[in-house]
Amino acid sequence: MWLSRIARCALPGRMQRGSTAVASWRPSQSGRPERPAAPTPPCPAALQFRGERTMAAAAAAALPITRLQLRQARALVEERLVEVEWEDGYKSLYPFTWLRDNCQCPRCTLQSAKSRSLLIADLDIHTGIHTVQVNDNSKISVAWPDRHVSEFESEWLRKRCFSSDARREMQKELYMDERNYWDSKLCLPTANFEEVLHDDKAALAWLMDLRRFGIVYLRGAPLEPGQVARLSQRIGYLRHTFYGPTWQVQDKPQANNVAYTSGTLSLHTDYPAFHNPPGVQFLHCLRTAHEGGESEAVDGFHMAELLRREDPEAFQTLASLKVDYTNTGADYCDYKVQSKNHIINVDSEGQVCRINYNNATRDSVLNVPLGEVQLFYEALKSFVNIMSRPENVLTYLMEPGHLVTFDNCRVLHGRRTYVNKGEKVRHLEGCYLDWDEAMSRLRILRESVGGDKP
Ligand code: OGA
Ligand code: NM2
Ligand code: ZN
Ligand code: ZN
Repeated sequence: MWLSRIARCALPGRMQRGSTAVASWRPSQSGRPERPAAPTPPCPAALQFRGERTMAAAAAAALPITRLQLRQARALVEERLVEVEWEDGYKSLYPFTWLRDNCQCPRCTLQSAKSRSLLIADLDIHTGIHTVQVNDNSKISVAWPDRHVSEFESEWLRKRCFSSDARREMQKELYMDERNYWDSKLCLPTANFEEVLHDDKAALAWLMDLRRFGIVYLRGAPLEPGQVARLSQRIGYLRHTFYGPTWQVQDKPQANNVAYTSGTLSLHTDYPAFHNPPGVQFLHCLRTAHEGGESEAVDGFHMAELLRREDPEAFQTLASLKVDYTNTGADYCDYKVQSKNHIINVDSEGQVCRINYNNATRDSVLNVPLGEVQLFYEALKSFVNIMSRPENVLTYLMEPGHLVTFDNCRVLHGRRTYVNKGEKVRHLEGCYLDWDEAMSRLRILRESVGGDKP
């Protein structure tokens, strides 16, 4: 890959949601191909940053191993709360109803599935309490009026404390939603393909970077098809679509998708024609074109925030208006797909949480009143203008054996036009995954590499 391969990166700022640029780089001067298992490229400052960040993130992600001792517990009968005090003086409150609902005993919890077997039908949401006491400084035991007894361990309770700080920490630990925004100067996070496949630490670092930056570039993959499927098995399983379990990006006659031509692909997310588009995408380069075919990527969350700041009306339009997408044809089997999606999805807290945009599959059916048509085009133009600014677009040329992994909810990607000649016939293999599976593997690796308890 040119550009980032020998990029010299300035120390990136710890840019998170809402902030601006990350790092700077200089393009590569060398066009030499790299050996498959080459070490991470010389990018000293960025490596330092990435190492620091990865370790810090791992430490923050790790569950506390120290045994927190309990000092006392008492029932506040009027409020129907149990107050727990730890040896560090910290106090937490737990509602009676919640404690009874979450009894961990074998009658209330199916131990083999770590799942609740107690039914809401059998939960008295007005229950009182008989007694509460601390046992061995490590758990509390609650006797209920019907003499059922529940035990709750100190660490388990502390992690479920209802204070806003504790809840925020728990949500962070569970969903790892912290993002570092970037632009064209991003020092692309990299990993080695075989290391990710065989070393848990490398796989953890890869998935943490994928979550935080939305894009990770892998080198050292074998020069034969099947590698994106191997990588998806490292996580669990891939996401099948109408284009098949994996798909071949090549210039094809009678192409059933603009991606299967040698033309330009403007910045897009894949498959907004689905109401639930794939969360993660892998693209493995098997062969490059004679000329062109450079890849582009932008941080869609960052771009949406820029739009919100620079053109709030356009942001509001793209966040509130549902655009129809359409995709008809035959591949794995025949399909006639339709969806209605916001180009910018905002969650209940106002955070941008998904970009749905592919100009090729945007439907000619436009379900807006006549008087709003022009407004829609103005909003879309404003968004595309921002994301197309050279300062925002990361550009790189994939080489055979290189594989890019990215967050298809967040990163818009594109491809420049290319020309095949002789043996030089461009060929990428791709596949999709969903974030639930990737996050599942990330949590498991965090526990096993970080030494956390299951
Ligand atoms: C695609 C795509 C990128 C490329 O197939 O959807 O974005 O470099 N391909 O060909
Ligand atoms: N494929 C054809 O939105 C889209 O049409 C993306 C990309 C799978 C490479 C489809
Ligand atoms: Zn029970
Ligand atoms: Zn694509």
